[in-house]
Amino acid sequence: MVNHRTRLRSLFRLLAGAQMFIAAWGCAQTISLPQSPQVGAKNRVVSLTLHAVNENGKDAFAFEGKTVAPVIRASPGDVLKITYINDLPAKSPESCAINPCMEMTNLHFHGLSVSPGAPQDDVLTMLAKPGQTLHYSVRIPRDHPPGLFWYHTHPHGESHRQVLDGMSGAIVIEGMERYVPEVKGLRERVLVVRGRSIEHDPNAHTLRRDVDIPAHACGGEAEAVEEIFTVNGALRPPIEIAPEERQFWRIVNASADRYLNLQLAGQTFEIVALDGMPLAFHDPKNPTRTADHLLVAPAGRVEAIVTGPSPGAHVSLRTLCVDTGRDGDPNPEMVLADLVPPSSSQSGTDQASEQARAIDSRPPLYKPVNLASLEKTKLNFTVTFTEDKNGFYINGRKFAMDESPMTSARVGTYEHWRIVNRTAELHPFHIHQVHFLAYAENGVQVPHPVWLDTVNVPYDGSVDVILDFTNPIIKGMSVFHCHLLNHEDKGMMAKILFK
Ligand SMILES: [Cu+2]
Repeated sequence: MVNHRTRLRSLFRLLAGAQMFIAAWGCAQTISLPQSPQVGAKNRVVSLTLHAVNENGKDAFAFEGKTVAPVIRASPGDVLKITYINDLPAKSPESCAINPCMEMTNLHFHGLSVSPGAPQDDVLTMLAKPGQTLHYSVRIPRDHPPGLFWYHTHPHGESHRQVLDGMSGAIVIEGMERYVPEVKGLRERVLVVRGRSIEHDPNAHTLRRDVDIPAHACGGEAEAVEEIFTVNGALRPPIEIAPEERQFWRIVNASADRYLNLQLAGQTFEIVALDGMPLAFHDPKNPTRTADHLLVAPAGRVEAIVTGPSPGAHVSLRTLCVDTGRDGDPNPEMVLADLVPPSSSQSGTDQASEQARAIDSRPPLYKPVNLASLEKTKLNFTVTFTEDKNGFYINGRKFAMDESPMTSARVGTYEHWRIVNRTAELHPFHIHQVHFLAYAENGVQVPHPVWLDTVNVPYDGSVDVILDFTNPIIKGMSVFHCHLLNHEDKGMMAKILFK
């Protein structure tokens, strides 16, 4: 009997060893960090055709015959001319927040300071049914700050399904070297982090183990882990970086509903820009800031210089546990990517991405603001997030496409808003086209106020912001909403008229 047990134990050990070997083999087989095709401007026009398709039961973008979302690269003053063709099937194989899925689609240019009117960043009147085509012509102002932005679909009621399936891509507005000259000489990496549902995946257990999700629960959430993260579409890819090499990483949290709390154990992020806004733009004396970890809300971006770990050190890009609250979704710690020393085979793709970068030699623009005087202005508007079993609300109202604006703002002004969260979970607040200074949390001034387009609002708490409505081209009807897209789909959105 003892012998039998011992034999069984050694058999298990052998099997476990084989499994580890297979896992290691699997890792070795993981191709290098995938690089998306890059589309740049010709004669100041970035021209491309995107298709919305359903492949293997999932919605996706298709570009030049492949299901891939290109990185769009533009300079201030360029025009994005995008033909967007809805090739989704009339009848969806999937389910949406508001069922059945209508298979409508459109594009939102998240964070860009552009017009909310058609044919630009308009998610209210521009909607394509299956078989229809949208023609976007988005003018990037000549004084637009450089940085990382992103595009994703935004049809009310089915945004969550489409973005969770991966309908998102990066937009780079060139010129960061005008604010932080060092980035000009650095290898750049655009990292699009997406959520991948494992809710109905038969390999969920293995996938959770592959990304090192700890067995113990994280935060107060009651539900099981339903999503893991991918980077440029790959699960836990290697990122090549030599010891002491400095690289410029541009990371977008393109997940539909999950937070990132980024960390490179033992290393720091030298932050250059947040939400597509160079820190120097409003604070020329402090163009970078160092952090050892950083919360990036769904839809948020961080652009930072990272340094390769010393030889032999095993460092991973990971997200730490985020406690999303009693009613929130589990958002556990996991590994996003592994930092590995360069092999010669990867250098070719990096050279290609270098060539696609346009260098902007114009002098930087700055817009310092007098924070002390802005904070003293009276409160113009309060946004209150609530939820119940029937839906999600802003100021007690559930969004409808045909409703009138909840508020208006005069173009040319700054406004002081408070975002109040009266629920037991986090919500990220986002307003289209406009950046705001998030300067207080739960009524207490934050140590380093920053300009953002998406901000986390703590559960049972609040955030105070100063919104910049001074750009004369941002005029017309627009929206603000929670960027957990299933909440937005279920009503946590409202219209605002910039007039
Ligand atoms: Cu929400």
